[in-house]
Formats: sequence, structure tokens, C-alpha cells
Amino acid sequence: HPLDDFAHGLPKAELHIHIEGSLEPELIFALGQRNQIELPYPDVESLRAAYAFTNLQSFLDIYYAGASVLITEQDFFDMAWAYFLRAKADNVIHAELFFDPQTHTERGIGFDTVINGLTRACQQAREQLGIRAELIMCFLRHLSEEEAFETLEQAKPHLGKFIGIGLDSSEVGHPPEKFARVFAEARKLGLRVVAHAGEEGPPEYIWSALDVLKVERIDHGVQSLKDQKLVERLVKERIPLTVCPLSNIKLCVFPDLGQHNLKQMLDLGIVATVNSDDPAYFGGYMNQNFHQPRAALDLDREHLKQLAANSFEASFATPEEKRAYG
Ligand code: ES4
Ligand code: ZN
Repeated sequence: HPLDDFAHGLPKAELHIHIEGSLEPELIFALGQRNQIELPYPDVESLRAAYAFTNLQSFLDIYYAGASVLITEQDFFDMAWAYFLRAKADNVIHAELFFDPQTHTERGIGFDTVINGLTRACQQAREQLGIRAELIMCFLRHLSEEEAFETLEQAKPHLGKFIGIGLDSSEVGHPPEKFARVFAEARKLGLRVVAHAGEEGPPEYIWSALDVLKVERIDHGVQSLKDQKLVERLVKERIPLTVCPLSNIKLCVFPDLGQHNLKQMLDLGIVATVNSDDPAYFGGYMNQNFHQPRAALDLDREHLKQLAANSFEASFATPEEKRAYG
């Protein structure tokens, strides 16, 4: 479709990608072999066949298992580099990558190993691909506040290597307020702040992410349209939502793309962006997250232009970088 060529050609920023969710089954098996790690699946095909999710938790169980093959700094580099090559092919010129240090430190992998491998890939992406790449460290919300504080301590020697913090993993039952104090400390350190909210959880979690954690963007936020007052606030304050259409379908947040609320968001004036979330698990990188909703929701040229423009507005690029992006 000509509009898909148009969307493909637009320079874009990707703001919601879990780098561990870019680990393709082929790379999981290659790293498993390199590190002599037994996987509970005999081959790539049977692993891929297990990617049939019913909700967020059913996905997270497999996602954490996949990440168990990551051992060395080179493994983290290789994972991120494979993502940057895909991003380049989709005309992503700015990327803010989530990483989950606790998924690795819990298995005895050093915080330094994780962040140094990822940082080297980000540097190489700038130098060789012209992609401005930044890291955002996420706390796992199913773990305790104390464990989040320990992770922030481990991160302090690396403050120049990541621009902000986020909050991910199992949402329902783990409201933003649980992390009020650790987010306050991170803000004092000058870090940017985002959180997943309103993916499966209620609009109340979006309110508390804004009012208690004082986040600058909401990751997902698709439940916000249930709350008229919240919509008014998102529009008025230009609070961006990093929406992940294919993710929402794979995790059964919406029954199909034709029922996704992305187009409504744009028509209401919400600063919505499109992102891939965990592309190796959800069936597509950035451009697929433009093409499939474009077809299912009959998005027009203006919607697509707005999504690309929103991605830069919502990004943590500096004002100078934003000017350079046009
Ligand atoms: C995630 Cl889709 C999603 N939601 C919450 N946490 C996550 N971690 C990785 N993908
Ligand atoms: Zn996510």
C-alpha cells in the first residue's frame, strides 16, 4: 500500500522497546549454545510455537526464560546490535531502549556486564548507523521496593550511561505508588522518569504514575480512554503515550487491531506514539506497528505523519537534537 511506503520512509523515534524483548529465537539458541545453557525447548520452531499468549503474565514467563541465555558483555552487545540493524531498516533514527537489570542480576550476572555491553552497542549505533540511542533502566514492579533501591545503588557508578528510569513487568497488583520513594530519589539524581501504566491496569494507575511518580510519559496507557477526565489531562498537558499495537493484540488487551483505540487517541489530540515493545515476541518491529494498524484502522497520511512527529516530541532528545530531526 502506498501509505505503508510513506510510513516506512518517515524518520521515526522508537521510545518503547525492551531490549530483552528483541531477542529472536535464533539468537536465543545461538547464545544458549555459546554459553552451554539448556533450554526447555528442543529447537527454534518449538520455542516460537510457545509464543501464544493469553495475557501479560503468560508472556512474561517466557520472556524471562529467554533472557536466561544472556551471560557475557558480548551477549548484551550482540542482542542490542541485532535490534539496531532492524531499527535502521525501518528508518528509526532515535531509540530509547528499556533494559531490565534485575532480570540479570538475580541470576548472578553483574550490573556492569549488562550496562557496559548495551552502552557499547549504543555507541556503535551512533557511529556506524547514525541512530541516536539511549538507555532507560526499568525496575521490575513484581519485585520489592527494597530491591529497586538496591538496583538504583548498583546503577549509581554508571549514571552517565542511561538517561532515565522506567517501571515494567506484572502490572495488576503492583501499583505505581509502591515505587514512590525510589522514583523520587531517581528524579533527584536528574534522571528522566517514565512508567508502564494502563496496559492491563486501570486508569487509576495512570493517575498515580503521573501524580505520585511524576512521570513524563506513560508507557501503553491504552486504558486511559475509559476515563474522560484523564483524557482531558493527557491532551491539555501533552503527556505522551507510548502505544504498542501488536503487543496489545498478542497479549489480548484488544481482541483485534480493528478494535484498537490508537486512531481515537490521535483524533482526540493525545500525543500517541507507535512502538514495538517486544518485537521478537509480538511479530513485528517498528514498521509493522505502523503498517498493521494503518490497514486495520484505515489511518490516513495525516495520522501517520502525526505519529512520527509525536515520536520526536515525546522523546528525551535534547532541544538541539529535536531541531536537527526537523
Ligand atoms: C513488557 Cl509488554 C510488557 N509489559 C510490561 N512489562 C514488560 N516487560 C517487557 N515487556
Ligand atoms: Zn513495554
